[in-house]
Amino acid sequence: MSELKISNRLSEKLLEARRIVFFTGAGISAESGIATFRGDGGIWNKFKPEELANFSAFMKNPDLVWEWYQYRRQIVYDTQPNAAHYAITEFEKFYTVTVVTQNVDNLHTRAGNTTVHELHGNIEKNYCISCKKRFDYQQFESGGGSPKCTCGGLIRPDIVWFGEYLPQEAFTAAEEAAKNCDILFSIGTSGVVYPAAGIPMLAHRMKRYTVEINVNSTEMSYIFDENYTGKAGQILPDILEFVKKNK
Ligand code: BJW
Ligand code: ZN
Repeated sequence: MSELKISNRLSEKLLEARRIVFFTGAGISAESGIATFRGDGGIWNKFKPEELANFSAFMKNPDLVWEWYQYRRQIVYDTQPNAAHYAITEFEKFYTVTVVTQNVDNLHTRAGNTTVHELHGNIEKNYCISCKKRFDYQQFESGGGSPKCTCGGLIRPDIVWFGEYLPQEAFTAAEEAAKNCDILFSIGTSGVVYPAAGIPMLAHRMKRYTVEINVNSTEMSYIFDENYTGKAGQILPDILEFVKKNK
C-alpha cells in the first residue's frame, strides 16, 4: 500500500511529462548496503579522501589505493540493485528516461536502465595510466597489489578522483538532458561535489520541474520545487505506483 502523499503539482507534472532525468548519488545505493561518502557511516569518516581519492595518492601508494578499490569492488559484486534502482527502470515504460549518476557502482545498468551517464566513472572499469589500454569488467585477484599493464604502466580504476576532469561526453549529455527534461529527480545526493552538483541547478535555472528525494535536507534542498523526505527505496516505488495507475 502506498503511503506517500504525492502533491497535486507533481501528479499533474507526472501526467504531462515525457522526459524525466534521475540524477542520483550514493544514497540511492545505501539500501543495497553500499556506504555513502558523507554523514553517519560515510566512507570519508573512516578514510581520508586526500589519502585515497586523488591521483597523487595513487602514485605515492598504488598498492594501498588499488586494494581499497578491490575491497569496495567486492562489496559492489556481492550486492544487488534495490527497489529504487528497479523503480527507475520501470519508468522507462512510461517516459524517456535519462539516468545521470555520480555513483561508480554500476547498479543502474545492472538494474536494466538503458541510458545511464556516469559522471564519476565506474568501479568495474580500469585503464593503464601510460598507454590507456582498457581493462573493463576484468576481475583482478585481491591481495596482489596494484597490477601492471603489458606496457609496464600502472592500471588504475576508471574513477574520477578529486581534481580530475569529468568524462566530457557524459557531462555534456547530462547537461543536455537536464536542460530538456520535463522533470528532474535528484535522489540520495548531498549535492556538494562539483561540477556534478551543477546538473540539478541547471535544470532549475532552465525552469524544469525539480524534485529532491533524500532522507535529510541538503545544501541544495532550497533550489527544488518539491522535497520528499524519506528513503529512495520507498518513495520511488510509490511514485511509480501512481504513474502505473494514472498515466
Ligand atoms: C539517502 C538514503 C536513502 C542516504 N534514500 N537518500 C574546494 C576545494 C577543493 C576542491 C574543490 C573545491 N571546490 C570545488 C572543488 C572541486 C571538487 C569538489 O567539488 N570538491 C568539493 C567536495 C568541495 N571537485 C572535483 O575535484 C571534480 N573535478 C573537477 O572539479 O575538475 C575540474 C578541475 C580539474 C583540475 C584541477 C581543478 C579542477 C571531481 C570530483 C570527483 C568526485 N569523486 C568522488 C569520489 C570518487 C572516488 C571513489 O568513489 O572512491 O565521487 S567524491 C564522492 O562524492 C563520490 C561521489 O560521487 C560524490 C558525491 O557524493 P554523493 O553521491 O552526494 O554522496 P554523499 O555521501 O555526499 O551523500 C549521500 C546522500 O544520500 C546524503 O544526502 C544522505 O542524506 C542521502 N541518503 N541514504 C535517500 N536510503
Ligand atoms: Zn599500458
